[in-house]
Amino acid sequence: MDTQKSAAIAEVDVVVVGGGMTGMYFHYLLRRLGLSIQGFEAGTDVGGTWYWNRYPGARFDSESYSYGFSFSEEVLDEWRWSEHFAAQPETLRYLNFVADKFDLRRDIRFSTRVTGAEFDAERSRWQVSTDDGAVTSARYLVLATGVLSAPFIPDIRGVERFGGLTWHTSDWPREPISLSDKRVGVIGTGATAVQMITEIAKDIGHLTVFQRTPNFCKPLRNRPITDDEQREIRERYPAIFQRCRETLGGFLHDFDPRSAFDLSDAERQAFYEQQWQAPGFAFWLGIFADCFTDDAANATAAEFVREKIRERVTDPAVAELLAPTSHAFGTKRQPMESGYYEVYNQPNVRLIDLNADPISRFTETGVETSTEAFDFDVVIFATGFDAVTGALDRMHIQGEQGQSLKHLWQNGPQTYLGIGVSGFPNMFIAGGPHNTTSFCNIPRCIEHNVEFIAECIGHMHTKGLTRIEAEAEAQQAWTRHALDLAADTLFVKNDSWFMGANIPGKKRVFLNYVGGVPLFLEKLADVAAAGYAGFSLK
Ligand code: NA7
Repeated sequence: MDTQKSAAIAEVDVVVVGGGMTGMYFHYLLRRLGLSIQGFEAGTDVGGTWYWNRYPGARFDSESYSYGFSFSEEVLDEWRWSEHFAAQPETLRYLNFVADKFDLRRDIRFSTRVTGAEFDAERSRWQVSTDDGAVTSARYLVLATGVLSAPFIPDIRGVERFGGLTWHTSDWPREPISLSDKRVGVIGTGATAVQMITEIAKDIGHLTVFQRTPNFCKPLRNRPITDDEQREIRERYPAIFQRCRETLGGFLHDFDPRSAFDLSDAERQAFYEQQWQAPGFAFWLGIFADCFTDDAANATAAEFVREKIRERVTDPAVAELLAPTSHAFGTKRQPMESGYYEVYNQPNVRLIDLNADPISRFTETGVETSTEAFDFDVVIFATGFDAVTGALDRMHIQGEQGQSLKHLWQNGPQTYLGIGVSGFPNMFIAGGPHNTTSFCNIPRCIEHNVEFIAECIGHMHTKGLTRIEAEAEAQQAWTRHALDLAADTLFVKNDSWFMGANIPGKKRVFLNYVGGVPLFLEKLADVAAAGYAGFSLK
């Protein structure tokens, strides 16, 4: 085993980049293998997504008890979620509880960002550079950088001249800030904006929402977990996690195999109503599978949601702006809401349609569109993330031939299982492109990936092997498989972060994996059973 050799270049077995849920689980598992680990985390503490995203209203859209870690009976026994869909402060407390329990911070250097990593082919080791000027040498580079962790702020002319405050939702001010007398502009209406707008609108001076694309939002239907429910959840944990292994997206909900047209119009409406009234993603991941492959089936769901929106918004013109018509239902991540549409009935809230009236620039006092000038004290960017590849691209990762990962992926990413990349030996991505993680109840898929990677590293270690690399043919076949599956769905017709289409200049290509959790787990098991087929081991 490698140990620290000098003050200048520390040597370890594994560098783990990221201290979110993925990184935390890596520390837990890799330590049990007796490996030396150096973790790096840009934040001051663990938590990743739940550390950064502290905006008002941030909460789970997955059932809390389906979201937490499943690996520890003790944690399942000791932790109690207060609500069916827990809010961010509780989730961060949970992750701190897990970190404390297993001493997971021990090997993590916080407030430290990895800036680059270079593969030294001669020694089969990674040289990892950090923004504190240090270099760490590791046999394995494990990237636990998250799929929605690279914030995106659009390049709008004049933003530097604006005299008020601006921030991205993932960078909410740490000091409490009251908006009750503020004129606030919000750019974006995705899942984040929907949660945040609903919360800040409860106590705000004036709110202007700039919307480019309306979304099909569904009521979350959150409520506290009673003592009886808690007892039942504890008993049901094995069944809950088993269910999540069997559904396509690792959620408690799963698609209905019937066609939308197997039912009469009345039966279909009744089914939609039932799913609409159910909590969570029931009306998205629990409706007919052909709604995601067939335009006509999809239209039945889309119209159902549009009607629900119209019922809740008083001004018919505003209701029409909020009712999506430019894309198919469910082909963007569905925002979950708890009073979002009623916000637009408030006298101190305005919705601006950027399609009719685009933002032209920031001024010293606010924002100008093509027809109007708005004065703001605060402008909040709820403009999303450079998803899946963004966090990887922002580090300078150089493979065996000196090629950069970012450059290699400029025409679309190529991976084997969304885990390995040919030309980048001893590097593992937990949840890279064409992996289940970004199209999943994320912690469920995180666990599958981390377990596979940790077992693989353990296998290498016990066999005395020092180099593993995805084979080019396996990578090509996997990428084709992932893209072929997606080609049969409506997801590829829509512009969203699923397609990388939210980032100007990013190659428009499907980034997720729609084969589903059961198929992916089968594939991982087969690959491992065959001695890591598709990887070459030395
Ligand atoms: P999303 O879902 O990517 O939403 C970003 C929003 O910002 C969306 O409404 C975008 O409109 C809008 N946007 C992006 N760029 C611009 C510009 N230049 N002008 C105006 N509006 C813009 O990110 P979220 O943070 O809401 O959600 C990310 C994930 O977090 C979500 O999937 C969950 O998993 C949790 P567009 O739709 O592109 O027209």
